[in-house]
Amino acid sequence: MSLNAESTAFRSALEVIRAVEPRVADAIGAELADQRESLKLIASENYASPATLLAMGNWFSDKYAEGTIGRRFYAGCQNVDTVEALAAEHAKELFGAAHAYVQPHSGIDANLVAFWAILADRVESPALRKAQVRQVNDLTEADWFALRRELGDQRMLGMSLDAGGHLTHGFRPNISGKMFDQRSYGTDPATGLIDYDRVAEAAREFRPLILVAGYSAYPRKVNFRIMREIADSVGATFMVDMAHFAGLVAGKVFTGDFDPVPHAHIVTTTTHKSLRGPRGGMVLCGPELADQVDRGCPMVLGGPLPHVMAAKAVALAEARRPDFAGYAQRIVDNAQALADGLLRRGATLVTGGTDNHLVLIDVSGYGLTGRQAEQALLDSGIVTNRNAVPQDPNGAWYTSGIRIGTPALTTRGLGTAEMDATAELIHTVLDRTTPGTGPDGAGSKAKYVLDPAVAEQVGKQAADLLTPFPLYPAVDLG
Ligand code: DSN
Repeated sequence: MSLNAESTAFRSALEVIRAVEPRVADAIGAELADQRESLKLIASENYASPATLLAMGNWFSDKYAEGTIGRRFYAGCQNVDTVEALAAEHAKELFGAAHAYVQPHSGIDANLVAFWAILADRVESPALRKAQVRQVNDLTEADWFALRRELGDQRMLGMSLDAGGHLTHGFRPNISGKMFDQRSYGTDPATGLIDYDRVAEAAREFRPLILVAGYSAYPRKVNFRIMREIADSVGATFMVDMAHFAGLVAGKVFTGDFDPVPHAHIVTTTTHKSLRGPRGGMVLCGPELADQVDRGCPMVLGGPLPHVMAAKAVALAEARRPDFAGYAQRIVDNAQALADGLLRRGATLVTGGTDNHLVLIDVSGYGLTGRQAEQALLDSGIVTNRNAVPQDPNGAWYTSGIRIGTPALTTRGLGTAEMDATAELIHTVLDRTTPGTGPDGAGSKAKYVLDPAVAEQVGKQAADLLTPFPLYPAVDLG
């Protein structure tokens, strides 16, 4: 029997790898098996298409291409130019953006490129001007210190971490927290929703250079028209990090006031979450910031990865197909079914539900920390991650929340009926798990007790739930 093209491609690749280092080939095969077997509910993960995956394993990996199209620091970049231009073209068409920069290696990198572009565009400093025109070596020591002071004095207003904001929006564990004087806006304690009047008030008081919207754990839509009005009222640059929900924008689930592209001065994203491309980042902007954004490498980024840009072009082409809109809508339908199923079984959800691809369970209602819940679910074959909830008493390490998302299971084909079954499995595990005690007999935030028979039974049910929805059905590794 002849093999289909996908099986042949992956089998052949593994055979070539196995001849050199069989343990790597084995690990790749084991990763596929693990992904096939687990109920993946990590809100930021997905399954890229075989075409996207295959576009990354080739000779583009060998090519240096610092700079950008028409301004390279290396010769011989004509084929890199082709894929970079294709990825940018698809991104512009898909999102209706004037300019797309597809080199960032991750969301953090995309945000750094955006921050640099805004600083370079907005901060009136002779020293910065010199730095921008690549005369950094001509700066006097006094200029250099003045520049560092000026940059560090700039203000950023973004969503607080425990309300669902992201580390790269000016928080200390990330360089953005050292580059900017940061203040956060939270959410209304009663509803869990963004209170736009409070954001406007904070903007008036703080006068930020940059107002950032976007999140990694906020289960609701954001009104970007209102956020832009707030930014304009204080002369701030409005930046949106749409890494989590880019697939919902691409699939036209978020339109009008909820589509960031027409409202923001600059938009950053990753390409691998709900957008379902390769691991990577991207920046979209208007013509005013385009030149600064295109200086991302080498100002902020290491050499671009042409093989990943090729894969971005493939994935963005896929997202422009009509069926992607149906996929995006199913992501949200599934998240809402999961939320409804959990609520009906008595779970407490931050904001009481979801408008997007993610649900945040406050597991303190089950008497657990996020860490305990995460591990108990993992023991039962359900892969999630712990996450802080607003005003979290357990901090960012132990947390009181579990974040779950539907992009990956939706790609596999699971629908709303399976989401209800998933809610039952999650509830069963959380309901049957109790906090453990530490070596001193005191209550532990990490240890937990779950009857192994329950974990085994749920694990089996989770596997059964996945059986009708094989992952990569056309890929048979033999
Ligand atoms: N790691 C991504 C997430 O899980 O949301 C964003 O940093």
